[in-house]
Amino acid sequence: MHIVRSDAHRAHFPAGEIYMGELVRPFECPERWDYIVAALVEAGLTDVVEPEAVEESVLHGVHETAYLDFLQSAWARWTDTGASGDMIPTCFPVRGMVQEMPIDIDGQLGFFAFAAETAITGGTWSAAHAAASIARTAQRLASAPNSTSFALCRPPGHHAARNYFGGYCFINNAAVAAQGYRSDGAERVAILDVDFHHGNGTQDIFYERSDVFFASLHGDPRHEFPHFLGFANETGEGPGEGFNANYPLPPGTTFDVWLEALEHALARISSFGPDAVVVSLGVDTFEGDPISSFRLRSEDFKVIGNRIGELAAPTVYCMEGGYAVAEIGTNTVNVLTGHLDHS
Ligand code: OKP
Ligand code: ZN
Repeated sequence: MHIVRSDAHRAHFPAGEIYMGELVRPFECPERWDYIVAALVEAGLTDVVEPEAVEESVLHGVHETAYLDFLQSAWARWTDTGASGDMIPTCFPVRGMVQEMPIDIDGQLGFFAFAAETAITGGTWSAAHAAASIARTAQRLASAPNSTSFALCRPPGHHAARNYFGGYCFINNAAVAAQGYRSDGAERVAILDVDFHHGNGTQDIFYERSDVFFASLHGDPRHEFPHFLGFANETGEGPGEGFNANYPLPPGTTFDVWLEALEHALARISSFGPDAVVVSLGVDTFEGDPISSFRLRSEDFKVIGNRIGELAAPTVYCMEGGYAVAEIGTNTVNVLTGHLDHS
């Protein structure tokens, strides 16, 4: 299994995250990456590859040009105004307001955001771009039948939509991997999102497409972030109708119930007949996660990888969430070795 990773992620680390009325140290922190690397090495997963830059054509197959231009130029324009702190959006174009990009950088910040816990810093674009390159490189390395690679992406990507960021995500790495498979000739790609939170960004990107099937298991949005998407009646639109499957699950969900939903999602994926599979791998379903409410135990993650391995498709795992930092490495590696044990 190829492991694609880069130190470039360290450039992104906001000073704070708005949480329970305070600015706290962000849950999505650089040492998450260190713990995963340490566990990979310990498990003998040492086939490490540095990423090659993702092509513009792939990025533009996933995100709107105005959004990418905004992300790339945001920090320079922000500091030009005399601002020195991180970019935290504070004003959003909600129901009934004009959905057009303003000229002012503060207005654009709210226009391209859906949540305020996520700040843009001077290093955000380079780190997010590197994470997308990691996903694309890992995807290229998993083209043969049964080949598997791990994209150690940071920042994560599944909340980033065609034209907005939030939930710690800026560029949708899993979508980049899926789009990469398509541009390399795959006809059908399935994305399976096992992060605790709904992959609203991935759903948005592929909602009207029939070439990419999206399935997500997650905390019921009536109780959990991202709150406004991820319901079971969201099944796709237009040509994409029938190619989106959501499995919202109640707070406190244990592995037996979670696994039933996984089996259902895997059956849907099998009958779709994908040429390749992308997994949005979040391990924040873990019982010890500080911001999530499911009850999975470390050994359950082996079963997850094992079941996904049964699809016997070229598979790329893209790292998403997981905030129980001391256990993130074990939980992540358990999925990967569970997959390898199968194939
Ligand atoms: C990113 B990923 C909880 C607030 C949630 C944002 C969570 C982003 C998760 N009350 N804040 O899907 O792991
Ligand atoms: Zn998550």
